[in-house]
Amino acid sequence: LCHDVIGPDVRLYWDQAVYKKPEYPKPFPWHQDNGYTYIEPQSYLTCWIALNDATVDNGCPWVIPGGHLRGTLAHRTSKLGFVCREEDGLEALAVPVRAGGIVVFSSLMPHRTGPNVTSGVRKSYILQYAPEGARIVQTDTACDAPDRQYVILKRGDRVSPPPLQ
Ligand SMILES: O=C(O)CCC(=O)C(=O)O
Repeated sequence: LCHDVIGPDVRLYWDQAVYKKPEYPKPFPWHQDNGYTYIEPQSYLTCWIALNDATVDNGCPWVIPGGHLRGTLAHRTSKLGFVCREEDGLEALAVPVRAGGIVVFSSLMPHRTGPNVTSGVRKSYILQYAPEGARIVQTDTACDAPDRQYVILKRGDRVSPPPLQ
């Protein structure tokens, strides 16, 4: 997937687990991943992995088909994070996904997750991959922290991650 979408030289850029608990039924507002930390090139890859079934009711991702073609959008700050779009609109598409399924999208795709109005926790694990040489624009630093932004593809060949510490 990384080879086809990014190219032959790829690093892990970021990974995080996101558990959406039911007691705080707020959406994660519309944003682009590149709207949080601007990196260059702007387009990298987000793999949103469902650790349990993600449904409209427990807060699955929503996307705007084709919305990644307009570059990095202006984001405003809010109590719930950065926001690039106020309304869902008719073009917004819910992406329910079963446990183990992956929603794959560009860092330029506007996306949100809805409120969790169920009684269970919605669990996801997010992996992001960027081309070798990607840099954080604001601090002009390379995305190559050896402990977590390691090479996964070099000239098209898979590279094993460093052993866990
Ligand atoms: O998983 C979620 O609820 C939202 C996570 C997300 O969109 C992000 O971390 O950029």
